[in-house]
Amino acid sequence: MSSRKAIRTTQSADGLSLYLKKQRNLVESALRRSVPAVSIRPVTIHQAIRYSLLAGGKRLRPILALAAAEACGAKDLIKALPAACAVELIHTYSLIHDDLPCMDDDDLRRGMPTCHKVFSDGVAVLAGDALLTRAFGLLATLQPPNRYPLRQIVTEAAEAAGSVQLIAGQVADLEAEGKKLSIADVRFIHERKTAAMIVLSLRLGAMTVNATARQLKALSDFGQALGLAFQIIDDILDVTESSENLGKSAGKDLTAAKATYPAVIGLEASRKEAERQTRKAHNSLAVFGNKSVRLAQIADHLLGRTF
Ligand code: GRG
Repeated sequence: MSSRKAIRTTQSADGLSLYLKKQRNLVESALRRSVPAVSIRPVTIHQAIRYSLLAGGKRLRPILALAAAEACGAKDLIKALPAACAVELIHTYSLIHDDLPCMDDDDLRRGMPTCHKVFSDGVAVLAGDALLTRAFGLLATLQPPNRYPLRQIVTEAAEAAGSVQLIAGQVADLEAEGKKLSIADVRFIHERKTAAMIVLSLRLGAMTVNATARQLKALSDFGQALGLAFQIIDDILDVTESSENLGKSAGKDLTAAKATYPAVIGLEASRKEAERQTRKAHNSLAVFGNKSVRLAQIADHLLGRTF
């Protein structure tokens, strides 16, 4: 939790740090088991996959999947773990591809040289492809409750990662470079490039533990607002923080004339909008009562983050 004022929390920041650490450990060991070992031939591709996947990162999306399952009343999170890992695999694939010279052309990710810098452009493309494919393999292992047939889960994941959501956001982002955009255009990009995967994480976590339709709708609203707030804060941090602190190249949005909130409405108005979206996210959680305390705390934590 940062020094900035929290919008609403019911537990101490210390409680949240410990919770995040515990969930991160759970996710890390599941991720290690989720992809082939480096000893499997061809060694290079498995080295590249494990290099990027196990390089750290906040593990926000899998943690949200688990917290959504908890909010829906699940006691045992084991059923939600493969879905939580699947979203992190899709997310890592998108980062590897985004860093390629033909996209954002970046040298630094998660505090380490990017995948294509360590291996090669070709191996990085294939590592991303393999992660995306493996994510769907993991989803295929789910044994969801009757309310959510596997085909619905797989379809939702395919749509969120596909050309009307994640890829749509990336294409619109590429095409926006150097252009003068409205705030509605920037929001279009952020909702697809960032919020869609956050909504997916929450919904998959909830579906694996038999959430009700009302709970799922509330999580979608929460994820939409949280995703927008998260990306606005990301835009702000790109301007205000160092590369060392972020573990990725800072200041790039300005040099690449990227579509960001600060570029269109300025830093102060961007922060206000991130706060407004966080409040909106909190309001969506009413249906869960105090079972959603972790989701509420995570929303505040993300608003105050500095990396
Ligand atoms: C290549 C299909 C394709 C999509 C790329 C991920 C992405 C879309 C672009 C990267 C740049 C960017 C600003 C993406 C928005 C989502 C985002 C903020 C990603 C970084 O997520 P974090 O901060 O990263 O959760 P860690 O490393 O902590 O997992």
